[in-house]
Amino acid sequence: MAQSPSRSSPNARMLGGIAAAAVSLGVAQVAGVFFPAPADPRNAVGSAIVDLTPGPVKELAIQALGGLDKLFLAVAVLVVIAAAAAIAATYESPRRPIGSAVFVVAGLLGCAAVISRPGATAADIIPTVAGTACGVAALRLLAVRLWSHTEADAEVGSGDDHEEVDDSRRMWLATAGLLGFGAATGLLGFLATRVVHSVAAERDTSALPTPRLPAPPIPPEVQPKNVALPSFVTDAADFYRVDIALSVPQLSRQDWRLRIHGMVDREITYSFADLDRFEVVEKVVTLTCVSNPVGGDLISNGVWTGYRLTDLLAAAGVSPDADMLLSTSVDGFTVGTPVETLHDGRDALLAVGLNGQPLPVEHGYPARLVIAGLYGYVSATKWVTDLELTRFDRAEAYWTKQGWAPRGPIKTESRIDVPRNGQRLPVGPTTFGGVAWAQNRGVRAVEVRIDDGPWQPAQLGAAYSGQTWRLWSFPWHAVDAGDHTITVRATDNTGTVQTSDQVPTVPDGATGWHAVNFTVV
Ligand SMILES: Nc1nc2c(c(=O)[nH]1)N[C@H]1C(S)=C(S)[C@@H](COP(=O)(O)O)O[C@H]1N2
Ligand SMILES: [Mo]
Repeated sequence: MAQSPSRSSPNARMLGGIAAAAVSLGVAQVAGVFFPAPADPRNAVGSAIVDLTPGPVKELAIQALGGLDKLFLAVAVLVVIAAAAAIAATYESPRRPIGSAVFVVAGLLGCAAVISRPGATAADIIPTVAGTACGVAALRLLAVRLWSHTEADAEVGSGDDHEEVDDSRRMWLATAGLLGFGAATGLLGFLATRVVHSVAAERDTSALPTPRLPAPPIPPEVQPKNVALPSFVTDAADFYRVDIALSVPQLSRQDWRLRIHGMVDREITYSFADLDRFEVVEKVVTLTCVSNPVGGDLISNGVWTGYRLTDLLAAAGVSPDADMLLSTSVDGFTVGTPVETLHDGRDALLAVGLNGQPLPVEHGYPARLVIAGLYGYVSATKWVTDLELTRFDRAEAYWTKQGWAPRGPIKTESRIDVPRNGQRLPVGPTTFGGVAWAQNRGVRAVEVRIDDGPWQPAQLGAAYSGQTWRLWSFPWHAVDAGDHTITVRATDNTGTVQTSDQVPTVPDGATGWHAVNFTVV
């Protein structure tokens, strides 16, 4: 008898399990279109994983994968779900629905992830429940109607090849159909969720308030000549992005609220329209991420339009005992900022615009914090909706809970952009260059060393303000062919020279000198 190897073989069952899981995810995704963002199980599970991942592992992911970290997580989650479903399905039988039980447990975990999302309500588990139910139904269908058939046939040794082939074909068709259904609904739901919830169109057609105090014009001398350096003001499209948001929060101006509470005389909630009563300011501030390694590119400079945080807070009356501003974004991310930094003269804004346009959605639309001189994890809350006045001895923010320092002033650092590591240059004149930063102090000098030679002063682009980076250049004459190393160090306006001590990014920012190897040919 020609035993068809495919019939009800472990492979067929595993593929069937994956198909049933695809149905679960697809149905949940489509159902999610009709629910608010926290109900999206894909997001909720991913976010729960991000939250549960130890801080140093997250840090590694940010550094190793950069902007691809989120895609990596999404793919990894899908692979794990597929593998678990495949294994679970091999234990499913008509009498003992062990695979189905695994699906139910996974669904419950999904519901738990959804419920744990900030702003989630009980109704938000409906898409996950619907998806789980459909996935179990699909698995039962396969197990009871198709796999068991082929098994029973095999046991009694049915010799009818035609029937066998028919059963086998039916089973494969059903499996493929379920897989296709899952993939199609998943894709449809994913795209529809994006379209339905997107604030991109609103953002693109929103007006930015006109600053009553425009930033002083940026003189062309900020940009050194004869060397291809980053632009002094970073294009919004090139602005570095770091956040834990698996899908970018879509918060309309209409829905946006900023609640100010905690150690205040009276609680206040502003709507976006309420901001009109405050003076609009424009400030140029360089943001930097604490995860930026020496020589890294997690730093960008923007022109920010917004409102002074002190103005917004004054109406609430901040208690003198409050030393932390704990800000929360719509997706639950938190940041702890020292209250004193809001009053010491540095730029500290609720920003609504970047480079003369409404904030890009991925950079915090409709409103975010921008506070000069502090790494982003303690200052730059995007999609901010809540400001609580509290104390460092009472509250801990997101990254501090993961082992980062509660306070994160930006360290004096510098970077070589030209030459690139390993670059080959012809003999003759050339110009090197890069950036240096010490926000809220300002950069006074940059020095460069070729190999073990003496430190030589670099030429500095004009200083715009202490809140921004400074670009530098260094003309050099390559005389002989050979390998060389260029090293850079900055001095800030307090006279502090950038330290050569190499420390990692955890817990409060990397230090060390950036060095680049190049070859004259
Ligand atoms: N809501 C939210 N805001 C956030 C973060 C985040 O994960 N979620 N990350 C912070 C960190 S660590 C940095 S460095 C800056 C980066 O801001 P950008 O993406 O606009 O450059 O955003 C900060 N604000
Ligand atoms: Mo960061």
